[in-house]
Amino acid sequence: MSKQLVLMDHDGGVDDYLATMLLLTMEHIELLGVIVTPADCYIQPAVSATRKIIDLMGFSHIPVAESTVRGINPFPRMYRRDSLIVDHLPILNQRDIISTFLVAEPGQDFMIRVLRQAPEPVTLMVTGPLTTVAVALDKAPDIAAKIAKIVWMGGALNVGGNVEKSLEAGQDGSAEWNVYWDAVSAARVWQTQIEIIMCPLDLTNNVPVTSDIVCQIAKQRHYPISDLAGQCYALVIPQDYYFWDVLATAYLGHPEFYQLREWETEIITTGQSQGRTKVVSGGRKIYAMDQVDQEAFYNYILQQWAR
Ligand SMILES: [Ca+2]
Repeated sequence: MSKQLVLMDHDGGVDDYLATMLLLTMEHIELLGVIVTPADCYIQPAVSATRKIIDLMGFSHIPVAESTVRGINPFPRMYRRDSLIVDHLPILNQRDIISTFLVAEPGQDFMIRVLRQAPEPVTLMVTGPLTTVAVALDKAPDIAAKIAKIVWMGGALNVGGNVEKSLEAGQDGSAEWNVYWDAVSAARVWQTQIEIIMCPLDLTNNVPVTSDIVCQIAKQRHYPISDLAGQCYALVIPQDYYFWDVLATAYLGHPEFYQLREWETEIITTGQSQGRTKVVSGGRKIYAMDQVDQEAFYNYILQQWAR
């Protein structure tokens, strides 16, 4: 059986590295590259950390590309600085050189090239804003035919967002950060016919990073990947943290753990609800991950990181 082709586009948060690690453990997937979008991170350490993680996992032939797109509303510095911490974790700095190849072209151009060259349509696994995808589609509309689907962590349908009113002046709290960073680009992707399977806050709110699961990961820290995962989760345990990107990515490993539901939606691009993914009759059809077998998911990530 041929492998499922996947191109990853993440935005350098702690969760994004863990999602990349999970994706690399999936034997039925051929990962064509990893693009880092400069959103929930500082881009240099985020690219560096991504390459070091791919090295550690033994896949240094998988290229990494730095997207040079720009958003509208920057992520808070408190979130972004985690990229610097991860890049300096001891387990990622045992060697002086990084083997994983950094491509010279910008990530959006790399996305176009990889999709055009692929022998069959590719699944885009996106765990950050949709800006790199939108820019690539604007530059090369033909690539839409080479995208099998977009699996995306983003949006909040029937729950509040995570862009806090207290943090962002004038906002009503309905937006999810990956949309809010650049709602115009999300709306651009919404204009296409590409199948979208999103993992919204509606679902991730039910799957927290608990002290218990972090300690279970610690029990298997003799595996380097569990050690790294445990370090990453220890970093975020003081925050309200959920398996956002990891839950979205695990869908590629075990779609049968999830129930999907179809919604008609639109992206609000201006005003106090900028970045809201609104359920509207007659809107753009998308699938949202609606329910997940939580125990099966927790067991799966523990098993996959035991290496
Ligand atoms: Ca992310």
